[in-house]
Formats: sequence, C-alpha cells, structure tokens
Amino acid sequence: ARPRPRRTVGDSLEEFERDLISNLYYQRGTTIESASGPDGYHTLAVTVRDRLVDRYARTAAAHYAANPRFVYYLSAEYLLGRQLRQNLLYTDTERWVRPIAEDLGVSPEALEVYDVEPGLGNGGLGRLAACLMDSMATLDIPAVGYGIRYEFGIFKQTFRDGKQVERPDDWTFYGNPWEFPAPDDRQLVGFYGTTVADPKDPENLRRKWTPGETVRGEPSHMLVPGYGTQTVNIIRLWQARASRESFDLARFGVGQYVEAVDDIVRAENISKVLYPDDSTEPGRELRLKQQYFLVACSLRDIIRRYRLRNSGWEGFADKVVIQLNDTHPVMAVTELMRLLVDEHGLGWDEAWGITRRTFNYTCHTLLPEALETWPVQLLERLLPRHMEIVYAINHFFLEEVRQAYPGDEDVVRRMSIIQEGDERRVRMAHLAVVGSTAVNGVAELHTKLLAGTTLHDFAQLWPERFHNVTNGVTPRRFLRMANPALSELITEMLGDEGWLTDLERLHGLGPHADDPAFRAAWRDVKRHNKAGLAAAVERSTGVLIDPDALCDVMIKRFHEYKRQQLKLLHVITMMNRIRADPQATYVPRTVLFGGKAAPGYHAMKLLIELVNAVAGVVNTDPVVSRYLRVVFPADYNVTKAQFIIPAADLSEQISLAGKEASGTGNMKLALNGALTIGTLDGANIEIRDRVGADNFFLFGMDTPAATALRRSGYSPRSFYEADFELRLAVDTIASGTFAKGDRDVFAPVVDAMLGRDEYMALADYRSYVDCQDTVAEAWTDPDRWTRMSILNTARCGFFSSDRTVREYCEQIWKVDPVRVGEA
Ligand code: 26Q
Repeated sequence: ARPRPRRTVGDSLEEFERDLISNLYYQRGTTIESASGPDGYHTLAVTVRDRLVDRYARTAAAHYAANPRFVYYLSAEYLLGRQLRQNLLYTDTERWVRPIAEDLGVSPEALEVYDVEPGLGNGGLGRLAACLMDSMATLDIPAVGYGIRYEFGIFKQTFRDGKQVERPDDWTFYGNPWEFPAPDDRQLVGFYGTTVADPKDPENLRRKWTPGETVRGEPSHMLVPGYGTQTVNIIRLWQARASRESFDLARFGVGQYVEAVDDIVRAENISKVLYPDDSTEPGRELRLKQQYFLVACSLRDIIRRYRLRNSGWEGFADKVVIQLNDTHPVMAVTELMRLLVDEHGLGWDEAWGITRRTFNYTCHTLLPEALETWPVQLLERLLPRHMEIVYAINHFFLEEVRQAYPGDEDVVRRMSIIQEGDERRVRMAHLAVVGSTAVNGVAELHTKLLAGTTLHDFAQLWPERFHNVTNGVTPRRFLRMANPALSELITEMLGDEGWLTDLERLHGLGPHADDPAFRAAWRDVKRHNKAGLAAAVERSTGVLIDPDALCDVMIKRFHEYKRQQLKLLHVITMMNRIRADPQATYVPRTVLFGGKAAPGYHAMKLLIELVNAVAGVVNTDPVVSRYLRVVFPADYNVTKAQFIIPAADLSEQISLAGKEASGTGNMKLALNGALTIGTLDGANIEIRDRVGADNFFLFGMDTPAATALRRSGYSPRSFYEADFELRLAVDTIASGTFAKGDRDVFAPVVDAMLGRDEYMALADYRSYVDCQDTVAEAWTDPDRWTRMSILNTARCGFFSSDRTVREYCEQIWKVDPVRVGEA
C-alpha cells in the first residue's frame, strides 16, 4: 500500500522544531546562519499558524457534517490586535519557543516587534467585534465574521510640536503571515446603472437592475482560534479589485498611461482606507460604496455556503443568522430582498419573512449625530434598485404603523425610514429595526435610553424586539496575555486556570482580599507592571515616571462627550494647587492619556495639542513635577492597551451620563485591578453594581439630572463664576501659560467651555475634583487600596465576552455549539 500523506503537523516539540527549520528553509528560502529578524518572525508565525490550520480543517469538517445554524457577524471594523503571542498561547506552543529561540540566539520578544497589529477599526466597536469572535470560537459556536480588508487601517498618530499628525498605516508592507487568500471565492459587485420593470410582475415589486460598473471582491481569511478547544473559525475580509476588462490597453498603447488605469484605481479605492471617523460626518460616496461592497460580497458568500448543504429557501433563516454590527452593514437587508425577489424569483412577502427572520441589529450609540442617514439622491444614483426596495419596505411598514395608530400622521412621519426635509435622507437605524428580529443595546442604561428616546416609537410598537446584551471583553487577551504576572498570581490562588474560560471563578479571590501576604503579592505585581510601563514610556516620550506614583489613565478615542477636557481641568487644578502651596505634600500621580482624534475633528485635535502642552509645562516645572507627571504616548492602539492597562491604578470613565453607550475599556481596566472614577454612564453602572459602591469612585450628574439641567437652560459661565478653582483652571488656559504666553492658540478650547460646553464638563467639575481628592486620600492607605483593587478583579467576572456571547446565543441567535474532535 502507498504510505498515507502526513495529515497533521503534529504536536511535539520535535515536530515543532523540525517545521521551524523546514519553513525557514523552504518558505523563506534562507538558512539559520543568514536569517534576519523578519525571517525569524515570519518563520515562527507560519509554523504556529500551521498548527491552527489543522484545527481549522477539522472545524470545517465537523461543521460540514453537522450542518448547523451559523452566526454571520457583519462588521465594518475589526481591531484584532497582534496575532503571534495569542496564537502561541492558543496552540500551547509558547513554552517551546523560548528554549528554541535561545538556542538560535534570539529572544521571542525581539521577534515580536515585527508582529504588526491589523488596525482595521477605530475603537470600541471594532474591538468588541474581535472579542466576540474570540468568545464565539472559545464556546464552539459555528461563526464567520465578515469585514473589509482595508489596505490602510486606522492612521498612525504622531505628534509634531504637540499636534496630532496622521500617517498612513501600511500594515501589510512586510507581508501578513496570518491571512490566507481564497481567490476561488471571489464575487462580483455592481454599482450605479438602471432598473427596468419585469413584465411578468403586475405589482412591479420585481425589477431588473443593470449595474453601470462592476467590481470584484477578493476574499482572504484570518483564523480565529478558540481557547481551550479545537474550534477555529474565520474572519473573511474582502478586498476590492478591478474586473478583468478594466485595464485599457488601447489607451496605454497611445501613451495615456494614467487614463489607462483609471478604472482600476477607481475600483481598488473602495477598500483603500478605513474611515478614521468616530461618529462625525464622513466622506460620503466612497463610504457608502464600502458598505455596499462588504454587504454584497458577504451575502453572496453566505448563500454559497448555505447551498453547499441545503436547497430551497424555506430553511434559509433556520441555518443562517446575521448580526449587523451597528448600521454600517444595514444595506444587507435590501440586498437580501433584491437577491431573493429579483434574482431567485421569490414573492415579496415570502422574501420579507425570510429576510426579517435572518437579521438582527446591535446599536452602539445614542448620539443623534452618530446615527447614520444617507441622502436619497446619492442612493438613487449609486444603488438605484436598493433605493426602490427601501421605498417598498417603507410603504408596507408605514401601512402597519397606520393600522396600529389610525389617524396619527405624526407618528408616521417620526418612524418613516425616509426623513423628509430639504434633502430627503434614508434613516439607516430605522431600516435596521424594521428589517430585524431582534435589536439590542450594549449596556442596561443604553438599552433603556434607546427604548425610551432614540427608538421609542419602535419599542412601543414592537416591544418584543428589544433586548439588552451588555458588552464584555476577552479575558484571554486582556488578562492572561496582557498581564501574565497577575494571571499567575490568580491561578496560584484559585488552584487552576479554569477562570480563563469561566471568569466568574474570580469570585474565589474575594475571601483573600484581607490576607496580608496576598495583598503584598498583588501590590508587587502592580508595581512590576508599572515599572515595565515606565521604562516603555521613557523610551517613547523621554519622560521619567515613578512606579510608586498613582497611575491615573484615560485611554480612549478623543471625543467631547468622553470629556478629556474635564480630566485636563483636573490636571491643571492639581498644578495650580502645588504652585500655590509648594510646601504642602501631595499624593504623587502620573496621568497617562492615550487616544486619537478623527482627522477632521478640529476641536479634539486642538485638545490633543493642549494635553501635550500641559504635559510640557507640568513635567518641566521643578516643583510641580515632584508630584505630578503627564504623559501622552502617541498612537494608542490594541498593542499599547495591553501594556498600559495592567499598570493602571485608576481608570477614568468620565463621560457625561447618557452619552457613552457602554464602554469596554472600563471593563478591561477594572478586571486588571484598576479602580474606576466614573459617572453613572454606560456599563459603569453595572461595574459599580458588581464591585460595590465602596470600591468605585462615583461623581457627577446622572442622566435625569443632566437632562433637567439642559432643559433649564445650561449656563457654563455661571459654574465658572461660582467656583474659584474652576475659574483659575480655565483662566490658566486662557492666559497663554501653555502656549508660551500666546493667548490665541487655545482660545477656542476656552470658548467651547464657556460658550456651549455641549457635554456640561463645567457642571460636573466640582463633583469630579472633590471625588479625585477622595481618590488621593484612599491611595494613602495602601492596604485599603489593595483590598479595593482585589475586589474589583474578583467581582468583574461578569464582564467576560464569553458571557456576552452566551446571552446572544440564548436571547437572539438560538444557536448551539458544535464540538470539534481532537486530531
Ligand atoms: C459612521 C459613518 C461614517 C463614518 C464612520 C462612522 C462610524 C465609525 C465608527 C460611526 C461609529 C463608529 C464607532 C462607534 C463605536 O466605537 N461605538 C462604541 O461601541 C462600543 C462597543 O459597543 C461601546 O462600548 C462604546 O460606548 C461606543 O462608543
């Protein structure tokens, strides 16, 4: 008999070492003697990756055999973070790498610098998608994530004279060992063109669309392994390519070299760049093209996969559940209708039944300006058939509304998918709710406010559609990988690593919070992490920080509602106090800021400049800098989060109540033993409920108080005039202290504060600063602080994204796990 070919890479150290050398030789074409750093990294990456390919093959086979119901997660963003260390951990090969690497004279840390994080997202929404994918694989849920393979991810942030400068993120420049191209599964996508009636359909609900332009979508996928299981799911990312006929040979022949590639450039621009826009107005047409491109490619792929094992359409919604990550992919509702009605010949009602059963929608905001709407005119031109389908959906929907509320044309106007006015627009959130089975908010308060305000009419009409699924974070990346020292201590205390997949087991730490030896060990870990961060910060910013100082962190996108300006007023107040009384003693603090501002968001870019200017003044003042340092490492991203979070003592979650949908950084920080200073906003409320009011620093107005103040005619100036320290802090900015005496540079910041103060930072200032004084007071009692820190970790098990995914499975997806056997 012929020998069977090798089916698996094997799981021994010997095989691992053998494959490393073989891959260096045959994949990289080099030898141990002449290998460079990138050669070493790439070789290690593909060797680890191949272990996952085995599991992926077994996962695909198990899924094929079981023909289960699948979750399809549609998201314009994924912030996966670095892959190497995660995949070493998930394949349990980490323990071999150090000895082998040392044998070869390199350290694993030296190779990790070549591991580039795919920055395919902006912030919370993109990172949530990554955490949910991690938890779905860990829970053996059959799932595929769909997204866009942006050639340039979120911009790289640098500072020039303290100002944010954006540079392109060419993340695949050195190649990406973690992805597999799948050219066989490419899809064609149409844009523009015209529609005509179908003569066989007297109702005119079926029409034919002839696109004016077509683009190819080429998929590649990244592997998403589960922890402690054999399941490996995938995220499929689409890249836009010109269709084959796009190169104009005739023009090239007559020397029109640029014109000859016009069509190619236009097509490939679709997936060129991620919109670095966190909820303000975007660049219009191309953004909409991206959204439809993602949707059209993904739906065709979903249908292709469905047909591998099923036929007919009756069973479609039993095998397919699609989760819309915010409204960015909501054109999928109209696209599925178009495919079913126009291309597959189903009747409208049958198609609508299937469509509505297939989709669910997660909302991630409350800010009215972040709710997407698109001009009807633009849609009519770019996607003429989809616009007709929107009108038809709206027509039948408004009939339903009129039946429910006879004679109430006001409710019809409010709920319509079309917003009337000078420029008619399509309200994407309305389309999402109308086209979905379940709609969810991302924290209890957020869901309550959605149902009570933004989507109130819909919650009245269809209360059964509304759900809450509070966000969560993966404990693998944000505790085990980011904080190995604390993880070891936890495992030692709890006896095993079971907490990594059953995070509520952290409760077992609670009884040890009063054990002096455990407290000391806990403090040592925090200090060790801070020393590590201090070294990295000194290398990148040149600023020296004291690992014994209170490490106070505010890491998140820059946005007015998140109120970095309030934090800055506190910093300036501390500075002013020290200057006024240099003889007194103060609790030493390091304030660390991290985050990017959207390139077009001028107010926030100026605030970033001000943070850097304040840092410059504070850190060079011989007296002030004894107690206070301000650091702002550029280019905050997932990789930096993993360094900063384990070192934090204090987590700033200070948004105006009612504005932050959930927050997830708040969870990561509390899980790593940082205490929260926060408002009653988003998931802060649920964190406080769980860790206990004694272990949380609460300040500020709640949502009803903020609403009432706004209604009564909020005047920031009256708060400014009534509070000496606030006035001094604002005046310090106005005086030019942070601009070498130039009063004009930061005048717009002062004007925004005293003029509108849209997010009422001045109203919460006194409460915030007083609360910071109680923080400082608590810090002076290390035993008490450490106890609070331990209890934060012990009681945050709820915030695992495993729990989040279980809730989606039970309430919304109704999917069951499929176990994948060992090799
Ligand atoms: C919209 C239109 C055009 C261009 C860009 C956008 C756009 C892009 C990104 C709009 C919104 C986003 C991102 C939103 C986001 O990250 N929201 C956050 O989601 C987290 C996960 O649920 C929550 O924890 C945060 O509270 C929420 O702000």
